[in-house]
Amino acid sequence: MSTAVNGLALPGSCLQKTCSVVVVVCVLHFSVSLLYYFNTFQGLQEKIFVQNPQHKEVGTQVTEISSRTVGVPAKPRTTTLAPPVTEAAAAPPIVDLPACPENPPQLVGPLRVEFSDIITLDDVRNQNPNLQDGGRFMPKECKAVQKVALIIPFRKREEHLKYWLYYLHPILQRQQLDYGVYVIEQSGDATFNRAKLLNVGYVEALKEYDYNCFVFSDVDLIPMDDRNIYKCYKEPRHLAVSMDKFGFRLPYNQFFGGVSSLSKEQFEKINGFPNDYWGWGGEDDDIYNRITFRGMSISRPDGVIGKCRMIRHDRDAKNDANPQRFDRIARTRQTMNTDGINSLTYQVVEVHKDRLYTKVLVDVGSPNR
Ligand code: UD2
Ligand code: MN
Repeated sequence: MSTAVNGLALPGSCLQKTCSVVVVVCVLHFSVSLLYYFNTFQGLQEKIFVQNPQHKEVGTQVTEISSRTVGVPAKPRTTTLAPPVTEAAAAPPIVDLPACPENPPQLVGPLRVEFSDIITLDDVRNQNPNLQDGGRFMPKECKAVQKVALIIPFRKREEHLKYWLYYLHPILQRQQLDYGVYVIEQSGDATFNRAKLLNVGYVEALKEYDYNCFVFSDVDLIPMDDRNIYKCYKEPRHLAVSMDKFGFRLPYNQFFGGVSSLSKEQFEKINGFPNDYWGWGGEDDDIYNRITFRGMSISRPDGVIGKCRMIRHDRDAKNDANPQRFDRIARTRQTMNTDGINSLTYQVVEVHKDRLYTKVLVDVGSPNR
């Protein structure tokens, strides 16, 4: 068979040879170009990894992009050539949180408080996943204005503590407080000393965090309305104003027992609480006296918001009524300068961190030494 091109007749074998050579040259040229291209592309990638101090973090990103774009050579260049990620760009943006509002939006008002529900501490832990070790919490959505330490005087009231933690943790979180819970446990069997334990709580909490507000709460008292905010106010605050135990009324005008709050400043102004009230009664009246003798007054929520429930109990062993209480209350004006935070002595026996609280076991001595 022979082919005529432009009138020229070439022998078939010669034309075939020429075509073969041309095809071989083309294939060779294409292969060399391809090799050259891939070499350059790889070199570029290596260059990006070496230049970028964050190469470990962005490495996967780059590999992902290049593997997704295999076979589309034009695009990956621009994608992988994104500016190297610097430290500042990789860190989460520092956002100034707004101050938490005066009226926390998640409050619900009146609450159902029952002590017949069967609960365990594990239930409480599971229901409060946002707590940090030691019973610490800080709102994420805003910056709390106050740093509140909750101080609970304690000895052999595990059952009550469970209810306190069960009810209070969710309330305090809805109240958007930056808070920590401190259970101050009196070691040994000497007569109980509530006010001295509260002083210890003040000092121990301050060792951990820059608290500027202190809420002192009995372990058996639960608020029945979350609008009763456990924080500090312009004047020292009495929070347990309307208790089931007293028919939801104040037992007397000067009553300051149960739950109260004082800012750091207010607490310092009264030299803290008395250390020398052993046994039941009187220490709360002494605190009331201290406050008024330093020219402050008591603030309170109204009787609806201030409703609360006390878990029924008998008087504990080693907490008999203090027979000296009336004499001592009559002399607060003299004693408050020398008996208080400035004369406090104690020994910490152990500090235990649970996710729900920090427990400080403490030797506060006994009435005779
Ligand atoms: C009232 C006051 C309380 C305090 C006390 C007189 C109320 C609700 N509270 O409480 O603030 O002024 O009179 O001292 O009216 N505790 C233990 N283990 C004990 C003994 C006491 O943990 O063995 C703690 C516990 O936190 C308890 C608190 O001390 O809630 C007050 O003792 P209480 O509950 O026996 O006295 P109560 O209810 O008369
Ligand atoms: Mn009680």
